[in-house]
Amino acid sequence: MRWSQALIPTHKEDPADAETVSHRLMLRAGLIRKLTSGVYNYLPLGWRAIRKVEQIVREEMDRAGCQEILMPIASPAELWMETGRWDVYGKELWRVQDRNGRQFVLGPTHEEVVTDIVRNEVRSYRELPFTLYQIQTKFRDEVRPRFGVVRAREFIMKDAYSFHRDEASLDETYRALCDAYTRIFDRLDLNFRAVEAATGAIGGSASHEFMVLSDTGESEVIVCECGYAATSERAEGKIAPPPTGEEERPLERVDTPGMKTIEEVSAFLGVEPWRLVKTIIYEADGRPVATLIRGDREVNEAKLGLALAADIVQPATSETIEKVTGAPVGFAGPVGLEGIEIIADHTVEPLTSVVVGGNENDVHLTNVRPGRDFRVTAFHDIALIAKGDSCAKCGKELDSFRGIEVSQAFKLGTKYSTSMKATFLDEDGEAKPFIMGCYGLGVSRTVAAIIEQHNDKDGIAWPLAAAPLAVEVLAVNVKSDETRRVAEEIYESLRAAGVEVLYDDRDDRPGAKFKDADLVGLPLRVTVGDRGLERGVVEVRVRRTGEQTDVPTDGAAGEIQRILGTLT
Ligand code: 9G3
Repeated sequence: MRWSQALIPTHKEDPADAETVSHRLMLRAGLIRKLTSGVYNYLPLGWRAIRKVEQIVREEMDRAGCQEILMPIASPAELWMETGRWDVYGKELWRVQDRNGRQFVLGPTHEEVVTDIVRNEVRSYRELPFTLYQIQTKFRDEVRPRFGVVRAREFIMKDAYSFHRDEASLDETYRALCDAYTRIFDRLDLNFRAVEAATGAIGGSASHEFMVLSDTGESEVIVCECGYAATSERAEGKIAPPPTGEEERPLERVDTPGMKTIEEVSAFLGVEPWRLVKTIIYEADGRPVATLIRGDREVNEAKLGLALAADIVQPATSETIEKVTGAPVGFAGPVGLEGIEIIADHTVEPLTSVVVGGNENDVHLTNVRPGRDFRVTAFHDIALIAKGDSCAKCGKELDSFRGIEVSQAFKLGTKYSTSMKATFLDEDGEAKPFIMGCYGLGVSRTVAAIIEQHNDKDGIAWPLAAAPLAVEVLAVNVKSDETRRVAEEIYESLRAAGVEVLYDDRDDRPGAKFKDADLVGLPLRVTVGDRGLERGVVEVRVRRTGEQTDVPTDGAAGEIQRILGTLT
């Protein structure tokens, strides 16, 4: 690839509104360009990196015995109605119509479509188990697309689905695919960790997420010295109780003008945040529910969903909140709250004197005594566990780190096969629903995660396995005939040997070309310039270590390949 003829639009300056390193560098190095909110073009270097990752994913999936297929992007609404997900997923489900007004879904994932294939084609237990996978563009109409391709509305995913006659077979495939993921992320030189994860709306009995460690990652992982690691949604832990047993006082109504946040109210009243019990209104599969949680804690929506047996739990709209509480947002409270379930976290149970919203604009209530002043429908564990809580397994203090979720595996069980009547005939002649697993890996997001971990102040520093090309040959001054002759020769010899080379043959300032080379970050840079040529050498530099060697021009291509062989 000759740079003078390639579309590699690099930028010197950081783009505005790119919050993470990977997003900035993918734009600056000319890998991607935004088409519209959360939708990206992959330019030549970006697409090459995607294809590298895809190829590794393919090799490891095939090695694990999976079969590649390709399902359509658009699927008919009727399939999604069978599982109920047509109604469960609101605006995130990207709906389109054909010319006859028939409704379709642009696939956010393919459980429905793959289950439809299998119920039509597979009859007998003798045909089980098997795993189908595809690498495909997915659509999710995210509320807030951000971080470039990490949270995009259109993205590339490898999704796999396994079908089994029993749990033991599912367990075996689940382990094999988690091993395949480990191999994939090892090959990509990522620092990652597999952690226990919540199953969420998709249901199922077990799930693991593979997290690439990154301070700007969207996910929080809770870890313990004892080896326990789980997403904060999934994590179990113990929250230390505050002192209780205060003298009983009568409830008081206090004016708190314009004060809505815990910080504002706690500073104004001079009480610790834990004493302010927050009332947060949710909609669980559409029905409003009030939750009570200590002011210093957050609600874990996954746990709340489990407690309520709801598929989708989301914060209520301000309209619903005002209807339920009769007050503007920010002043909800449990006292006098009628006609709605009140779910309180266990940590609220021992409290004897708390502050709550007054269900009235600018009013809070103090000296509130749970039981005496308000009722609770049920206590559940609905608090998010955080760093500093104690481990549920061993009692030691929990720590946390942030990560990018690059893949997730689920033991689905029979949720989809039951609702879609997908059955096989077992050995005893009985029709049984397929037991399923599903395994996703975000391909575009993995490229971002690689960049997130492999960069420095000058740009990307690709690991060889994911690099768009292996080598950049940089001709310092293309006006020099000797430089051009040697550079062309090395470029052609490397290409003939099957090495992927970017040849910077642009007539540009050397400084700009060196900066671009560092920014684009191919693993090896071969500099061909008059100064070296006077001594009969070209300079080979390893991007990730900065290590430099002079290599004689005679036989340079062979020596460059040898050095390439030492890289990871
Ligand atoms: C939807 C929409 C968004 C979604 C889903 C469905 C996430 C949805 C979870 C999964 C689970 C697995 C196959 C590969 C492995 C992961 N967001 N999930 O099901 F309709 Cl709009 O996608 N799918």
